[in-house]
Amino acid sequence: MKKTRQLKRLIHSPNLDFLMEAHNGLSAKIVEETGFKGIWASGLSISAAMGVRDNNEASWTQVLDVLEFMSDATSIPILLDGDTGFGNFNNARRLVKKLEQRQIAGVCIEDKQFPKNNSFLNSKAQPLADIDEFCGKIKAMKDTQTDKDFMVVARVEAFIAGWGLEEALRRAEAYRQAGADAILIHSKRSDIEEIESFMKEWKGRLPVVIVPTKYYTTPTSRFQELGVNLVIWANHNLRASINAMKKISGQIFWEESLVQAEGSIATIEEVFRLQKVDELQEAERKYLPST
Ligand code: SPV
Ligand code: MG
Repeated sequence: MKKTRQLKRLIHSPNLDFLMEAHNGLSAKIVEETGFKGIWASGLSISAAMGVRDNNEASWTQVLDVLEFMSDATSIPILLDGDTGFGNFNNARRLVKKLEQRQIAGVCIEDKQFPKNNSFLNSKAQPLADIDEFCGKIKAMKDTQTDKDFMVVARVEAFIAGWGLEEALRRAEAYRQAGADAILIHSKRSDIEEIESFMKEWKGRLPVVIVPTKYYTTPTSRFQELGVNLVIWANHNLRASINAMKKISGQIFWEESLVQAEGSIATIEEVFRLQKVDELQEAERKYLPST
């Protein structure tokens, strides 16, 4: 099945489904092998893996290059965290064109201003996009896609920016009318209060996606009860890798030896397996002249 169709099914199915974060070809492969049905190409994780901030410091074509590796390495759908669409409607629709060329199944855009700030940064109040401008962006993206199953998810940052339920609902409804395929409602509270209030009033007008990074103690069954369609585990491969890399770098630095380290890391053979070295060896037998 086409990747776009796979993602559409995940978003529309009444059962709760999950996207797991990946930030490069390797992590995308691991997410697929684990059994996840889809990948979240996280802006936070991709930027952090590049060694820059989640403030659109990496250019959109640099992000596209990472996505191309992720897409080539996997057969499950990728939903890109498209931040604000990297500019106005024109930049956002060009992004859609380039994503479709790389078999990316969908993109999520958030109603903030370029350059964006990560939603969990409390340094300053985050200005939201003008509703009409954001609706024009959604329309331009939907008009541009050539595959009818490509998904445009509209992310409502009203709660993040300190607004209440009314503003969140007003925005979500406007984005629905502009043609969005789903709403991502975001919250930085450590409880589920905002999400719960939204779900009760939204009443399933469009599928809903959530990112429970901060309200992670809420049992997953509660999301299903509330009618949430898709949950994004947004940054956990990145965070796991940071700890793993710190630990092994520290150990090797202090011990000036690999003896203790060797047993706790992936084998070289495992690296080869993930790279599908076997496939190349078979191809060499087939295509290279035998000596
Ligand atoms: C990301 O993964 O980059 C996201 C989700 O946008 S969050 O960090 O929760 O804003
Ligand atoms: Mg992001």
